[in-house]
Amino acid sequence: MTTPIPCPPSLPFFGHVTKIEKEVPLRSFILLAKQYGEIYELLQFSRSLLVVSTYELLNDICDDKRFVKNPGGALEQVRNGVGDGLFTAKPGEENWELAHRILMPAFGTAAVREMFDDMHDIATQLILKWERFGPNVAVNPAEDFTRLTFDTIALCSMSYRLNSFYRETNPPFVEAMVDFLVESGLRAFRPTLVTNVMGYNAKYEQDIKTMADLANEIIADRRANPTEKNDLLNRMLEGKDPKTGKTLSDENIKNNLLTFLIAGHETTSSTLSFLTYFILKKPEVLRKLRAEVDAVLGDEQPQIGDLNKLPYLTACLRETLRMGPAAPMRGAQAWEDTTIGGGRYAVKKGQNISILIWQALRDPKVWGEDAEEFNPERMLDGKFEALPPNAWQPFGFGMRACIGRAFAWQEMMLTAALIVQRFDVTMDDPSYELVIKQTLTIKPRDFRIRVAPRRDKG
Ligand code: MNH
Repeated sequence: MTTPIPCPPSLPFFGHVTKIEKEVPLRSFILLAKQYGEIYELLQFSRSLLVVSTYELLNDICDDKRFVKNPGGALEQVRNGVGDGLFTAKPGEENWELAHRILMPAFGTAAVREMFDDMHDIATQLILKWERFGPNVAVNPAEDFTRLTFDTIALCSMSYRLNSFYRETNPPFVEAMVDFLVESGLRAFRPTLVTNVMGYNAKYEQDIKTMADLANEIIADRRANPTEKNDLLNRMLEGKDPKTGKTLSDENIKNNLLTFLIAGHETTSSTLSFLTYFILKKPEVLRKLRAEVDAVLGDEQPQIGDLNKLPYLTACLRETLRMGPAAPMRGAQAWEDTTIGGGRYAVKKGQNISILIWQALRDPKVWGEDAEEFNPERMLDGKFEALPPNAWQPFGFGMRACIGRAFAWQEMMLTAALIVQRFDVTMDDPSYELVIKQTLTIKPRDFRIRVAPRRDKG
C-alpha cells in the first residue's frame, strides 16, 4: 500500500512558487523538508514536483532502469543559451550521446594529468596575486577562485587565455554569463507572462548573444589557426563518434563550448570557497592539513605525483562537498509508473522529481548524529570507500554524472595544496557564520579572508 505524499497549502495558479524564496530557493526547499519530511509535493504553477531528501529515496532514484535525469527548473531555462549541450540535454537527445562518446576521453584521468602544467600556470597567478596583498587586505575568495577556475577551464579545454587575474572587473563575456545564469534561475519561478511584459527578454537575449559570439569567435579562430594540441576544442571540431562515425554540428559545438565554460568554473570555485570556510572554522583541521602538505611538498613546487599523497586534503574536499555541495539539487524523472521507499510512495511516469542532495548528504542514517559537523575524519581510513552505495553524491549519478570530476579534483587539490603551503589564511571577520548565496550553484556569501605569506617560513 502506498502512502499519500504531503503537499503544503498552495495558491491557485501560482501553486507554491510564492513559498519559494527568490534569493536562495534552496533555503525554502530545506525548510519544507524539515516541516514535511522525506518527500513532499510542490506545484510550480500547474506542474507537480516531488522533492525527496533522504538517502533511502535518493538511492532508489539512482537506478538507470527506472529513472533518468530531467533537466527541469533552472536547467530548462539554461537551455535557452546552451541548448542540447551535455549538461542540459534531455533524455533521448541524440546529440547528448554523440558528445558524450566523443568528449569522455577528453576528461579521463590520463587526459587530465596532461593538463597539470596549464593548471599550475593559472594557480601560480593566484598565488602571486595573494603574495602581493599582505595581511591588511580583505580578499573575497570566491572572486579569485572564479578567476582561477574560469581561466583554467578556458586554457585547458580551448587553449584560450581569459587573463582574469589581470583585470579588476569581469570581461563582458563573464558578466553576460553570470547575468544569464541568474535570470535563468529566476525564470523557473516566474510566470512566462510576467517575463514577457516586464521587459526581461531584451537583456537576456543580449546576454545569450554575447556568449554565443565569444564561443563562435573561439571556434572560428581555431579553424583559422589549427593546433596539434589534442584539447577539448580540437576533439569537438574533429572528433568522430566511435559508434556512428558522426561528428558534432557547429551548433552543438557552440553549445558544448559554453557548457564547459559554465559547468567548468562555478562549481569548482564554489567548492574551493566552501573548503576555505570549513577549514578556517576548524583550527585543528587546518593544523593537520598544514602538517600533511609540509611533509609532502616542503618548499618545492607541487608535482602531479604529489597530489595522491595528500589523503587528509582529499578527505577535507570530500567532506566539503558533503556539507556544501555546489550543486545542491538535481532533477529526475521516472520512465514508467513505479514506487520508491520500499513501495511507500507511488511515482507516475514522467513525474518531475527533485533530489535535495544538500539534505540527503546530511541524512543522520548515513552520517550519524553529528551529520551537521564538518569532520574530515569520517572520510578517512577506508570509511569513504565503505559508505553505502550512492551515499556521497555531489557529482551526480550514472551516465549523467559530472564529466569534469577528475578535472575539478586535480585543480582543487593543486590549488588548495599551494595555498596551504604558502599562506597564513585567516577569516576577515572571525565571527562570520555561513550564509548561502545561490546562482546556478551555491557558495558562501559575503565571506572575506586575509592572506599573508607564512610567517613560520620566513
Ligand atoms: Mn560537473 C554534471 C557537479 C565540476 C562539467 N556536475 C554535473 C552534475 C553534478 C556536477 C552534480 C550532474 C547534474 C545533474 O544531474 O543535473 N561538477 C560538479 C561539481 C564540480 C563540477 C560539484 C566541482 C567541484 N563539471 C565540473 C567541471 C566541469 C564539469 C570542472 C568541466 C570541465 N558537469 C559537467 C558537465 C556535466 C556535469 C559537462 C553534464 C554531464 C552530462 O550530463 O553528460
